[in-house]
Amino acid sequence: MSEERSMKGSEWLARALAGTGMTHVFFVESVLRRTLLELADLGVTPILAHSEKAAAYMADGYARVMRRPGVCMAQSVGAANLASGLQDPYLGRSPVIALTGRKEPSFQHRNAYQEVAHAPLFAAVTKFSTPVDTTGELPRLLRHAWRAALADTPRPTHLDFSGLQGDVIELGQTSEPPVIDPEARRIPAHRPVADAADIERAAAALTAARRVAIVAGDGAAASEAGPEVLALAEALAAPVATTLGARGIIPTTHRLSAGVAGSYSAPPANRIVDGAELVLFVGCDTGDQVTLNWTVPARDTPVVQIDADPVEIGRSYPNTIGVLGDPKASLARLNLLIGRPARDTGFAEEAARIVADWRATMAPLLESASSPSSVERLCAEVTRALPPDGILVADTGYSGIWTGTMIELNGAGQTYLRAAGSLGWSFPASLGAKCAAPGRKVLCFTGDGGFYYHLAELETARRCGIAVTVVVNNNSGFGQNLTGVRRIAGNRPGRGEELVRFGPTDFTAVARSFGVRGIRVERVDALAPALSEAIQADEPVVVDVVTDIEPRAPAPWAPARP
Ligand SMILES: Cc1ncc(C[n+]2csc(CCOP(=O)(O)OP(=O)(O)O)c2C)c(N)n1
Repeated sequence: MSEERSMKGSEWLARALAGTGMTHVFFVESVLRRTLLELADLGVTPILAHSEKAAAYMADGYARVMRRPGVCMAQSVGAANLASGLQDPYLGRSPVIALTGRKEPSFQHRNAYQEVAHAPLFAAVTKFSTPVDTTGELPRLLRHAWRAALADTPRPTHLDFSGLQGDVIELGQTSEPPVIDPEARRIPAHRPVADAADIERAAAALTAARRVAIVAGDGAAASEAGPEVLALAEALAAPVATTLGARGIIPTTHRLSAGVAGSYSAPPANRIVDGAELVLFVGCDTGDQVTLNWTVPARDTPVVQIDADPVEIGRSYPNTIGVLGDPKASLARLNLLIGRPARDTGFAEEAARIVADWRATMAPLLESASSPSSVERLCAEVTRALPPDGILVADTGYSGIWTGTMIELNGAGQTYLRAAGSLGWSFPASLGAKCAAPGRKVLCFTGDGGFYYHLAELETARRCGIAVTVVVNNNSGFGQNLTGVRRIAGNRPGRGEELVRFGPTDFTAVARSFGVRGIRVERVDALAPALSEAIQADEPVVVDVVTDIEPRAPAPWAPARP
């Protein structure tokens, strides 16, 4: 075995990160300067962001597309901002590794300038967070942070380096080999196959039930289980609903596709899941969003649940047959066992009719020729414009609902990423996504309210040549919130609207002031050419689409239960 020479922490860290195949890291000055210089020498591009939260979102978008850890960095006073940016990757189950500086131990507990305790800030948004006090501990702790970030369930981890800029760790010596992950694993890091007896029980329950609905979640998407989900759906004649995050796990126009279920949904999926006599959850957290506050399906519905994380099994539905294992690998076994049984196709046909009826009611809006454009028409144009291997990055709120209900995805080469809840996430995340997949087209779909958050990253996009298309659904306000404030204000004309209205702002003028191309769309016929020009461009482009704030996004169907 070759003896590794001793090297500085900065060299070790840079070589170890570069050795994983990492292409970019995301940071705000002043942190780990020696490491960043070494990384650049090794061909890893440091992306300087304008806020720590944006840097975290960029690392998140990068990690979700790479299916491997994304790294973000901030100095001590930026740690709180960085931690706030970890909320979305925590909720979205993304392996972001945050590196911060912290003043060395002799500065602690004596009113150090610019510093509060870091541990509590990171506790709620990481699976693992630890101080790193010596360079000798760096290899072990970084390897653990890496392993923990990737392990089921993938989530952020954090290392708090001694030294305001992490410099104490950079300057110390280590002779460990600069290797983090000798097997360079992607999500899922492991594919354990469920116990044979559990798979048999699940198969028996699924084949005995006549009306089975499948709800595939973010864990199924992370496991890349789309083909196995579809094969099972075909075998059981079972419609497939998804979480918002798993949108596009199967082709959204497939005859068995029921769409997104839960609270960010169009009516069909909830009606279909509610009408099932047994629900199969695959890699699905059964949280409030996908189950419409645990009303769809009803709490006592028989459930089969396949999940890689044992704590998810039976978490919210007591009548559950649990199958612990990687969704893709376990479904493959289940499919072998089930084969092609003779099935009553009545439920699948009923589900297809529900979807077709809803699509028929939406068709006029999707092709509406009125100006300004309907958001439905905007979505239809995005469907047409997104390349077969395109990446769609959606913001939260209505941007999640519009894209999750109205934009069709091919279930093959396209990728859909969505904010796990933090308004403004999508634009920085789309920059990270593009860094991870420079050969693919990335389209960010955001409201104007979301876009305002990180406008400064337009400068980053231009400076670093990150060619994303940003589609702004510019309705001069928080459209989603209009209904709620009006209701609370007693539905009196005009009252409460100042809480949610702003603008108008021309985002093409904003873009141009950052040196970024902008295309303003005020007439519906300009929409398709604008999207096509933007997507073809080898530079970032803002497509500022003027829309009306009044029309409401699709609302979910809810069961009438006492
Ligand atoms: C950090 C954060 N703050 C507040 C919210 C609440 N929120 C959700 S959607 C939304 C409005 C979104 O407005 P915009 O991005 O303009 O899209 P629109 O609804 O108009 O389509 C707000 C304020 C949130 N999700 N995240």
